[in-house]
Amino acid sequence: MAKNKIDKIKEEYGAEDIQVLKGLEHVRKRPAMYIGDISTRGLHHLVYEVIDNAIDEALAGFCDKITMTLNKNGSVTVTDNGRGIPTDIHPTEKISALEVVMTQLNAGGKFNRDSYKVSGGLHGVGVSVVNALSEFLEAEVVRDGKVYYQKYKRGIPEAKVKTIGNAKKSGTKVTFYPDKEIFKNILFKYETLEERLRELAYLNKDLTILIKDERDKQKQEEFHFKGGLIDFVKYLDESEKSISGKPIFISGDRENVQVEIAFQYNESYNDNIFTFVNNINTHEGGTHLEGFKAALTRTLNNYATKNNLLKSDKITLTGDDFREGITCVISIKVPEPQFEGQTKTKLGNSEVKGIVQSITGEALGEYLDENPSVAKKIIDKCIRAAEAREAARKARELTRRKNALDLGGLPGKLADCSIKDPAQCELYLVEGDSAGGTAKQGRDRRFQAILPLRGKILNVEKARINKILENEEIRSIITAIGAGIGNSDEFDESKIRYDKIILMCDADIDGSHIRTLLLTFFYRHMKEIVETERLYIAQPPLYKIKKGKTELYAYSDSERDEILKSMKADKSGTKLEIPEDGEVEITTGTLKSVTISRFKGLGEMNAEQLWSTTMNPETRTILQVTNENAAAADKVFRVLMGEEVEPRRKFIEENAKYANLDV
Ligand code: 28F
Repeated sequence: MAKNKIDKIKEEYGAEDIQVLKGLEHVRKRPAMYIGDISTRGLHHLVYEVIDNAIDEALAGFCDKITMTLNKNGSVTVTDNGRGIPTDIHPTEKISALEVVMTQLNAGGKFNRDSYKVSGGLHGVGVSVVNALSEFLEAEVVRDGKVYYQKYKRGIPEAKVKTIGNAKKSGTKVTFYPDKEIFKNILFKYETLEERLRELAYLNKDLTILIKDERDKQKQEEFHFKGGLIDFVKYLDESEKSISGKPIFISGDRENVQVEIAFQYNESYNDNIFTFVNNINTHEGGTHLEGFKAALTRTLNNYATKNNLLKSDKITLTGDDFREGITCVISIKVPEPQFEGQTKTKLGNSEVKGIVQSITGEALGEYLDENPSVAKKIIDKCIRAAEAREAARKARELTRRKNALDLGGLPGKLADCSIKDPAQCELYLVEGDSAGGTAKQGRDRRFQAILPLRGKILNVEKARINKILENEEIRSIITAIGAGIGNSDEFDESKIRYDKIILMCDADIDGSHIRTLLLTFFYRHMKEIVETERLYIAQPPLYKIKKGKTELYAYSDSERDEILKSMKADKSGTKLEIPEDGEVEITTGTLKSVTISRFKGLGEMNAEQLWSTTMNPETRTILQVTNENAAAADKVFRVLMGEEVEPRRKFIEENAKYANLDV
């Protein structure tokens, strides 16, 4: 907002209003402080913020239906059938409570604590932040037989709350249009929102969530899962074979903490435990996860010993062994969650560990006694895991010894950087020795290290840890990064040698396959690298456009067309067809020709070109790999890289249209 405009409004306002305006101004000046960032992620955060309020109303037991619509004009509408935001005049603020909620920072948070026992809370910045970051927002509340309405522009009400009609029932409807002055891109991605809303429907089994996309192709889906977490686990394991039949379900309630857990074992080697607190994904785990793990290890161990299922005394089962092949969702509701950790997604409440541990221990003990054949299958699976772990330990020792022969313990193929401070260093994992060579010449050797990878790395989704450690390419990646491999117990974050790990592959099918293999490896075996957002994907250009001495690079078709336009070389109306390995010449009005050539692979560029287009931090674009929706990411990896063929075929069919957009 222009400064003078705010000053003008301020003259007409009283002291309290100035406070409100200052709040809005601060949100608009520092949006990242409130919503994390102003990228696509921040944009979608706005929707979650509004939906969280509806979910709070559902958790309180007053709402069982939520709809979200992506409107034709680019705005989004969320409705619920709850009690409706109160509209009576607020005792101290002297304006409608609706206006207070919509315009005053923290109003949401403060009220929520008073009016709701449990609340989403993590996003929890309040709908006023969404309002401040929207070109316009409209709120409609049905309550006491009336329809109330107020509209805002960039957070400022256009008029007082007024009644615009009569209606039965009750509920809240919010429509907003994100502000282009704040967000670079205000296009909502249906699939991103769909994943989160599906997850919310699994987590709240009485809730029905309807989502609609009315922008171009009409899309509509309704989520209602009577089985709740059990359905969630089945959905996650759709492409796996369960060894325990139906998922095991545990629930209980102690000291105001509600616990719900569903899990099963499949034949894979991965453990997938997703944890939620008040519907928020606790990526970093915390006391609820600790409680579950402790109970699982102890209960299964006791059962195995009691029933003489451990064949030999030589083998001891560890916690990891009891989690191999598990798919589990833990969802707890806590009145006052304490969130800790780097991304504030680790539950800190110490009392929760004991609560989850005792509820799980009792229920699981009973389950095992009642289902001895399933129990035996689970224990057998854990024993096989322990045997593989022993083999892996030997393989790792071998790796260590082999590495000791190399200078400084680093892989021979690694061209390391000269600066040793990890915070300043980057590691490029480059597809192919030849591109690796070019990258070595083109890099800034002070802070950029290059590790060329030959051919395709192993598909880790289909291999156990001992096989994975036998793979030479994977071993070089592990030693180059220097922090080990595995979960947070074994992986030592403090030893990571680079702040950024950048995957640089060709822009063709093989390249994207190799990138997927690498992403799978990091996701499954160096999750910390993904969670701490150190993983990136290099973006080599797709086209070179040359006019006289000017050479420009385009990273997408639309960028290419924009450049052509600026050179007055766009053949408006006609679609540009550029042969796979050729050039196109366009003669412009000034009779100077423009040549467009396609970059096929990294190998086509010389060192200088590779540096200036793809590696120079001043000019390059790199995509950060994030893991916003862990459950969705996990499913994609399993479907794409796992054993079952049919789900993969279905996924590829459904997603082929996004192939150029998604990584
Ligand atoms: C489309 C998004 O935001 N739904 C909401 C309510 C209901 C109440 C409420 C919300 C209490 C005092 C503010 C109603 N009756 N959907 C939503 N539904 N907020 S947000 O109250 C919030 C505070 O002023 C509500 C009784 N208690 C609470």
